[in-house]
Amino acid sequence: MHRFARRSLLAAALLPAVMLVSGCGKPESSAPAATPKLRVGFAQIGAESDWRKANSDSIKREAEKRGIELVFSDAQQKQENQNKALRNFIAQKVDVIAFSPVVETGWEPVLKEIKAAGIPVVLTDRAVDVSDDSLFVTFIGADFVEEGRQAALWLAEATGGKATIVELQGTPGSAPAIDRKKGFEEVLATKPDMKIIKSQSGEFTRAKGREVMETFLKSPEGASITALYAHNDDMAIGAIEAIKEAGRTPGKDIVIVSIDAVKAAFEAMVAGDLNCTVECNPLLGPQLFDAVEAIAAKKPVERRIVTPAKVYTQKTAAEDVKTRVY
Ligand code: GYE
Repeated sequence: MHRFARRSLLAAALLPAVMLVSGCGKPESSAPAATPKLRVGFAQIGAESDWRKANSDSIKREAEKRGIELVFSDAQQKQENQNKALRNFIAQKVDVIAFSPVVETGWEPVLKEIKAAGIPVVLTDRAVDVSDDSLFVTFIGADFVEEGRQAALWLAEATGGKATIVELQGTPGSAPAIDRKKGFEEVLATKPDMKIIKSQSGEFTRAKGREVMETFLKSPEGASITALYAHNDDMAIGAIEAIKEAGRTPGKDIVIVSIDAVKAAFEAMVAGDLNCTVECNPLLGPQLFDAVEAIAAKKPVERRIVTPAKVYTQKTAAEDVKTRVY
């Protein structure tokens, strides 16, 4: 028989079965059951920065692309809300729980409840400080200490190792605030003429970054400031406004280095206001769901998945800004 004829015969033979499955709502019991959709609960921190918004978009987009049912919750920067969301995911019996912990400590009780319910946990972006390593499967995110080191090394180079620095820290108690400070100070310990004279949290937001920078500039030491280290771009951008308002020139009188490398930072570098940003990639969706699918398929997953960092400066900003998607 001609191979096309054979194929159409086969198709005709299959037709009733296909009609049975698709034609009358419910499949016949003899038909193979469709694999149930994976259900993943994701407890996000909030929407405090451009980085966070790009991170949430990446996670939502990737879940949709893979046909994974995502239960997404936004904690508005509160640990209490994240705890509630996590307990809610237990009640909903999701297959995997993922979250970015707003602060490092205080997660043991809820993580133990999740473990008792037999639900695997994936940490993304920020780490937790727990004594029992079996409370999560993997942690996907950047090395924040290294980002802090990179920022300090760049600043040392740009200022010839001489700077009177103010620091805008991230959310108090959060992994990036703790580690970005640690990495930066590690390098400063080897630079006797670089000193942090003031350091305060700007909570990773533009509004708070601006407000705190204003108080730094108005303080008795305000006129001596020659550099700003901001733990994220949003706070640096807020601070730039405060610096301009105080009649000083950001990017010149006050050299500014921050972290994240979001599009607005490239725009600020093109304008000459920001000098340098260290990249922290927020597009964690693909890596997160690779891990989730591996866990669901009972395949091994790496304990620590590190996303790489890169230093960007004004030199290439005009080109870089064209291709930045977030
Ligand atoms: O740098 C900041 C955000 O945890 C790496 O959180 C993240 C940080 C990021 O709000 O912009």
